[in-house]
Amino acid sequence: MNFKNVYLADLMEKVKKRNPGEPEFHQAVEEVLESLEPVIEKHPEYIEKGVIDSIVEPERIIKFRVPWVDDNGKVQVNRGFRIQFNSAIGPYKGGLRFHPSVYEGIIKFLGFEQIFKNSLTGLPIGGGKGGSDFDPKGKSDMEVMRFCQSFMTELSKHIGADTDVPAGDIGVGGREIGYLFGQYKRLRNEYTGVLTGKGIPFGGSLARTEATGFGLCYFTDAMLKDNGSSFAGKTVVISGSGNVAIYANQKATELGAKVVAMSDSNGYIYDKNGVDLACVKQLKEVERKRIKEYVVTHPEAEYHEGCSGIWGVKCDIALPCATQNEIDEASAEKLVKNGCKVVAEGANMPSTPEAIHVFQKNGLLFAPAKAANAGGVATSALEMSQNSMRLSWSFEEVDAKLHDIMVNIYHNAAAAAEEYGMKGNLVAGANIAGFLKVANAMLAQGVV
Ligand code: NDP
Ligand code: 2IT
Repeated sequence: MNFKNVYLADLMEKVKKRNPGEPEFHQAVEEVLESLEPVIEKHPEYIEKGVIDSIVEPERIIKFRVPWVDDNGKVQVNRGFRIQFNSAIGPYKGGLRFHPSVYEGIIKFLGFEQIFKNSLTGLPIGGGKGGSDFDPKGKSDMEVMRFCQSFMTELSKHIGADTDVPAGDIGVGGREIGYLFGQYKRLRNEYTGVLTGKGIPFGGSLARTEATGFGLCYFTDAMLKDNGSSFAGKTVVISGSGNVAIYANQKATELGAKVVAMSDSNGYIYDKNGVDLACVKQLKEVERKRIKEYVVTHPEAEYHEGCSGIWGVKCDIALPCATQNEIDEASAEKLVKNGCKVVAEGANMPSTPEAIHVFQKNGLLFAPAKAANAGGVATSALEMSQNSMRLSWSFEEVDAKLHDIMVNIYHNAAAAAEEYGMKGNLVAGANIAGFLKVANAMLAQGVV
């Protein structure tokens, strides 16, 4: 730990003691508190008035049993979570993750990060996150439906269009949101924008599916432009092959780059001709198959077992879009050694602190998740606006707003970094810019 400020050092110790066995949450808090040191120097009132102590403690943690019946008639029991972290600037907002690795610490780190990310969008949304240790992989549609209905039966007591608005994340896409929405509507007998990422016929926003991946590229493009560069002619590696990875590939390619590698949790593909995205979409979005099937129809491409090997593929730009801590120090060093100049995070917290240190020490352009992947939740907030107005905007309208939001986030994060004497450090800039708006709202609202 590198705290100069004793109060922050003590608070970090307290967070660790209060949240034992939750290393991802400790990691997320430590990074933010470190970034806030210069802010605290200028504004001791954030400590004196209890803002910093409050912001690291969720407003509410909901934890529940999710029983459901599988196709063999056997009862299965999973665990569900919703952490309502901070509502200073709007209703809690953030995705639901269904993955076997989910436990309270994962949801807490994601909910904490969401506070600052949502603030950066400039839209009125607080921070929250939820999920379950349910694994949708290998389950039938009817099993997924029964699970979603059981999950929502409990969750419906705690959410609402003006209270808490969940959306997708790992393992939760359009299919799951549809089942969750149907059950909420049935239980509550109301038709509201209680979830985002809905299907277009029932209140979804055009461009929400594309938003996180497109937004990541809009942010990266703004960062490249500010440094006299662009995507044109660049070689790109993208980890993951889910929602974020697929649309990051599409936009990077549209902006003139060549994406040569993608992955899933089993391994990665390398296609020197550029990954055929239509094939990846068919495999992942339609057939729900593994990425290794790509080489069946593309014999010129290579498949390698093990997902971390992807960071050994030579590239100019790396876009980690799979999961937390997928780039460790050794992978970061490989990227640097192979000439990578830009890393922009589509996933949440995909780089370990050691990896970020390697990128910064070697002068790479580094776009942190909170800023770079905020396009998904920003477009969710645009879906909420459309639902409230009972109107829907065209794809082009939403996409144009998303583009402006991402360019603004880049400039706000860059300006905050410069103002606090850390020019070019977008990690600090994003944390500070995201924090200030929430902190000032908390100050104004008193001790609540
Ligand atoms: P998806 O479920 O659509 O895809 C996830 C992808 O990441 C899959 O290719 C999956 O492989 C891979 N993956 C998941 N867990 C692991 C793991 N433990 N190790 C290796 N690979 C893994 O999720 P999304 O694309 O929606 O989410 C990807 C990341 O982006 C997450 O960090 C999420 O929090 C973040 N994010 C998502 C947003 C959104 O709008 N969806 C918005 C902002 C951030 P496999 O199929 O083998 O599991
Ligand atoms: O991490 C994220 O920002 C998301 N999974 C999207 C959340 C949302 O509410 O759209």
